[in-house]
Amino acid sequence: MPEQPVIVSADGVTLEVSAPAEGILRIRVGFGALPPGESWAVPKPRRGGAIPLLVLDTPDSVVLRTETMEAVIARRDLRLRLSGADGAPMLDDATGRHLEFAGGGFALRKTMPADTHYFGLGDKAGPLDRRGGAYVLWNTDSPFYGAATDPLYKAIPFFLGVTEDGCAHGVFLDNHWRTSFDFGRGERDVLCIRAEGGPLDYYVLAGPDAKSVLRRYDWLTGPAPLMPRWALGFQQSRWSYTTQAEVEAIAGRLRDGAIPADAIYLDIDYQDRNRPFTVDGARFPDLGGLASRLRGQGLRLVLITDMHIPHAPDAGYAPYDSGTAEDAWVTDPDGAAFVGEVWPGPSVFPDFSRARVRAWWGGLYAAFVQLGASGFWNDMNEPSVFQAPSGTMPLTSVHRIEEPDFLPRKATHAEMHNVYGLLNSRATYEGLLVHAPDRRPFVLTRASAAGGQRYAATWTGDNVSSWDHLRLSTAMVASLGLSGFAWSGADIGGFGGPRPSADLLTRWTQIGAFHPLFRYHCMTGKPAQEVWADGPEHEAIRRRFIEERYRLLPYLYTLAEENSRTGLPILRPVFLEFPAVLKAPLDAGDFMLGDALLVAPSPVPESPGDYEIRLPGPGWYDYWTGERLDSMSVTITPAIERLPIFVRPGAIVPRQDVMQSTAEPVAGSLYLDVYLDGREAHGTIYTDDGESFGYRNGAYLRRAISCVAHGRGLRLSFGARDGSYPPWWRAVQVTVHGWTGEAVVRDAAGEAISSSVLACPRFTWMEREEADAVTIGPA
Ligand code: MIG
Repeated sequence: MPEQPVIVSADGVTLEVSAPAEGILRIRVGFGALPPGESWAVPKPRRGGAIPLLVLDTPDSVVLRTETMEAVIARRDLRLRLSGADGAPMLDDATGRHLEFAGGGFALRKTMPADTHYFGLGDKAGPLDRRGGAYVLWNTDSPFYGAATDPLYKAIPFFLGVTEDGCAHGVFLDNHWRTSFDFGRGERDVLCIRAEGGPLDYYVLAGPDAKSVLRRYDWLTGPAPLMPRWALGFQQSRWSYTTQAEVEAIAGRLRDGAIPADAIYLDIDYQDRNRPFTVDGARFPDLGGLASRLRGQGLRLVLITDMHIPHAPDAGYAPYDSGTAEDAWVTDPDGAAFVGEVWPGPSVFPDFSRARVRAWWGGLYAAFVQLGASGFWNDMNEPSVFQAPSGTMPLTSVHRIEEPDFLPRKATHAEMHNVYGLLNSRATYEGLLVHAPDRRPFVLTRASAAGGQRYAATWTGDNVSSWDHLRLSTAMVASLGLSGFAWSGADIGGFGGPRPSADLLTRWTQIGAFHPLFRYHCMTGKPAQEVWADGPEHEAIRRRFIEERYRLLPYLYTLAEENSRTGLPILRPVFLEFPAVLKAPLDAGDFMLGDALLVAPSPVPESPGDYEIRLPGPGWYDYWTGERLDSMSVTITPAIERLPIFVRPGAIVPRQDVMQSTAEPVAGSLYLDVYLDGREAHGTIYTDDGESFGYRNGAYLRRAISCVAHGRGLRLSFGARDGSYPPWWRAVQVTVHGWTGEAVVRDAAGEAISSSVLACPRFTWMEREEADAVTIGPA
């Protein structure tokens, strides 16, 4: 086995290939020397060559092979062709000029096979399939963006190529400078990747399918943490609830109206003069008392903590004083702190590229953690700077990298801009762990970059109350999920614009109930935009969907845990499960929640007209009625109180009773809805305490559940217990869909525990240690 990496040079250009893991090749190219191998996205142990690489030298080329990939590098011009080990083409350099270095930047050109669709790059608006589009990655505060606005808040230089047969590969450019990705817009069938500076350092991820690519990307850039369970609950926010009394009234109204909810957010107006880490004592005389009263009602308090620090020398403002003592600020080229105007007035900006500054920042959270806040919101961290024509700080501003794993050096803002939000949320996340080591942090960030999923959830920024934005929201959340960020949502009802119509807010609530993050939020000055704002009928419909969200928590939490281990998103574009849908034009209306549920709003949600859903296969079920559909195409007549959802045959969906908050102890039964695909169905349930890191030491419970044909009946069983956490349920209420006949249910000892002559067997199973299975069949 030859030493890794393999290096080939031609015309002063050096290309290096290594294989950090099976199915992943890292390629670095330099004009002259190779770029330094540092990274904010990929932890060091994952960046080096680690698996066997077979190298064949021929006069014309160098060929490298792993079990799943082959790379052929032409000696003459370093043209690179990648294929699967079976020879199936994966990613080839374009004909003509495939590599260019100029002005400190570079361009890389690849061919785009006609049958390949492209996805990713984070929360870009516009069509989910990026083919034919061109995008810039440059974190930007883009209030009231539209479908064509680009760039937005996050820079995630990762995309997937997927064919209609489901073959997939991924490309991750580990470069945080301003970059652009042109998917055949400038030049037909040519993918052109450009960067204004920084390393040409990229990874190609093999499939075979899109899920495998996502798992590999997750391995490379790190998994999202398992968030606290309450983060899956309904979250109530607006800019702003401005007094303690107003917050208490909102909490009271949620509870009086029996609207399940888990969190209330305080936006900037709780602060004294918009100064981060202060509280306006006149409007919030007792924030700690508020936090604990809310907690008593099952509601968590989430506080915004912007990263701009008012330039307030000699004012007794501790974050400025301690930050100045720490020499924490990004500077102008002359070494003086850069000062820019934001909410608090002239402000300075922490330089999160130094580990010490991140630790200082994390320390600022001590008091808020102490007083009982449960989550923190990092906004404006593109960073946004008012009155600057660029909307951010000058590219010449100076950051200082002092970081294990990096060469200590100064870096311009041009280099650090896109990673600033990631490092801000990292500092927050790591700080919270210091203050409460056994509590899972909840951080919500607006700006981020590749790998930022390790620290924070995110949202799609300042959208607008319009039907177009409702449509955009699912595509953006889906794209984030394909880009590492499984935990995201859009401001429900819309942030800006005139207030949403009653129907729009109701539709948005219905769809948002099945997005990973479920948060109402809107802009200052807007009329009330809470669940009850449009009268009792709309409130009742919205409540019913929020309740359904809570019923589904066992399913959602199981998906969240799967995400934290594998990187598979919670919300999935349909093609991720059923690539054949790529054969027809994608409409961004429908989406999968996990692999079992297909949520199918109208592609034109404002229209009262009928629409048709094409199911991905035969034998699907209606989620609401449990009925099996005998056609793959369903015509739907929209009704404001309904959102069609379908269940994949072969799924088992775990649910629970409605509760008002995840803080209530889960009681009652575990509901298992079994949707047979004829002969079988499978599912999983995962649970733990929802809050601590105990699960890392075995305090969790994961069990496979299956139902398979057994003689003339069925056998339903739990797989072996994984983990030591006790189940919360005492009884299991089973409903088997898709099986008819007179059924007697027997436990493992053969004793009948129920009998029914229902078309759809429904029974209660008192699960005991010794009875992990029941049979269902004729008497
Ligand atoms: O310049 O904190 O995207 O959610 O309500 C606006 C006030 C600043 C932008 C965020 C929005 C938040 C608002 N913020």
